Amino acid sequence: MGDNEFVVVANRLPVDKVGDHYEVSPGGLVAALAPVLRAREGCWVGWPGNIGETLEPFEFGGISLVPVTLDQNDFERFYEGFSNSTLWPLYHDLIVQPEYNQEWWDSYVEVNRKFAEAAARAAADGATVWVQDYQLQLVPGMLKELRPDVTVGFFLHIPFPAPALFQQLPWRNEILEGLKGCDLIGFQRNTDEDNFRLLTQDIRTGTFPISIDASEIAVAPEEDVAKLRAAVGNPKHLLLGVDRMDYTKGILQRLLAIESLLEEGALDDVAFIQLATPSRERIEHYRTTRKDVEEAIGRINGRFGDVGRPIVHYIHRSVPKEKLGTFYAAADIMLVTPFKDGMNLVAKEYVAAHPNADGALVLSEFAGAAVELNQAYLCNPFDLESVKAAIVGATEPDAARMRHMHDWVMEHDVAAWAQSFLEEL
Ligand code: ADQ
Repeated sequence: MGDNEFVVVANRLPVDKVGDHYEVSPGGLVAALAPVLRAREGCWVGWPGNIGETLEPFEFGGISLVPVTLDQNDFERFYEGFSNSTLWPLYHDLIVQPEYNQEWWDSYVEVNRKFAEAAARAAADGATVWVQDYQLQLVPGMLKELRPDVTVGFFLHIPFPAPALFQQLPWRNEILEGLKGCDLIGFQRNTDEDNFRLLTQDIRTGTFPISIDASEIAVAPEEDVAKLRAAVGNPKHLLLGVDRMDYTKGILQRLLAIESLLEEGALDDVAFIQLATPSRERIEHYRTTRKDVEEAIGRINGRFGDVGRPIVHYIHRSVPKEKLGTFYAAADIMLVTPFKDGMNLVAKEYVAAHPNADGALVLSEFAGAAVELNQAYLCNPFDLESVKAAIVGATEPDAARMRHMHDWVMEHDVAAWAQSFLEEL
């Protein structure tokens, strides 16, 4: 038994090793939980991000961190395998075919046990433990067995599929048993919660749409915005996409919509910036997605660009958060077109970056964000004509709609999200 009254358990620790030192990783979850961790003498249990590295618990940025070691086999079977090649595609409604592999499942059980044991060692008598996301669905049950005295919450950051899809999983009963160790499970949308409740009503559930740390999106200096727009040729319409390079995000679909509009002459004087963070590149479907996106970009620029004036400006790297604000502020139209997405924080970040209510958001109906940001130009990414119509609509933006969404996001930030979940727990 440890002495932490509050324990967060997540696949990753909220730090990245840069050279020989650590930096707090960007992201709302750390921002939201750091104050709670400090106030309640808490700790964060997670993998530090380097394969095979074993570290003693350490303090960083005022948070105490409890590292869990993952070796090469764990990484390949638990992380790339079961988490990202089985659960990720299954929970995102089979955009690609999930793989069911007994070795990966065995590793998932083993690694979940490592996390549960680390949390059991860290938690004080009667502590509150908050487990995060699809990689750790067995932790609640394992932890409750080791430590019946603790209160366990779980939040699922990605969608929960309809029962007919979930039933495909050979280990569906084990997953449900694992989750039954929870005192409360939080979902992003009512539909995720409803899907889960069709399988079991033995657990308390709730819907808690996650949000952003609005203060992280700095208001961009006007000269930076002007410089960025000039760099892409001061187009009438500057379009933007910001995503992890993932097949769920519908990056190719928005490119095809732009290409089709250019072909029809329905869009002119346009530039499109696509920022894409490299992601899960050892997995075949991710490599195919990247190849298809890059091929489309090359084709569009070849067909419609000019020397010194491409249509699509593409960066396949992570951009620092302070620069991201300039891209958001400069964009006339933000394209968020996932086939399926738990929430999509990019949509909320864009809205937060427009305090003057300029700009327009094109948003997929299949993103969790569409529930709250229902004043966006909504589209169905499975229907190219629908994406095209939303883009055309967004070329004549409506400030009232943007104002409404901006105010909503500023009021419902990630701190409010964490507070509402923990109060309910
Ligand atoms: P993700 O699938 O990673 O998260 P998202 O919610 O959009 O998706 O968050 C991505 C974050 O990464 C954003 O904060 C964004 O700013 C940043 N990012 C993306 N591309 C970037 C780039 N090129 N450079 C710098 N930063 C970049 C999962 C679920 C989501 C859910 C979140 C939180 O899939 O549905 O909203 O968790 O619960």
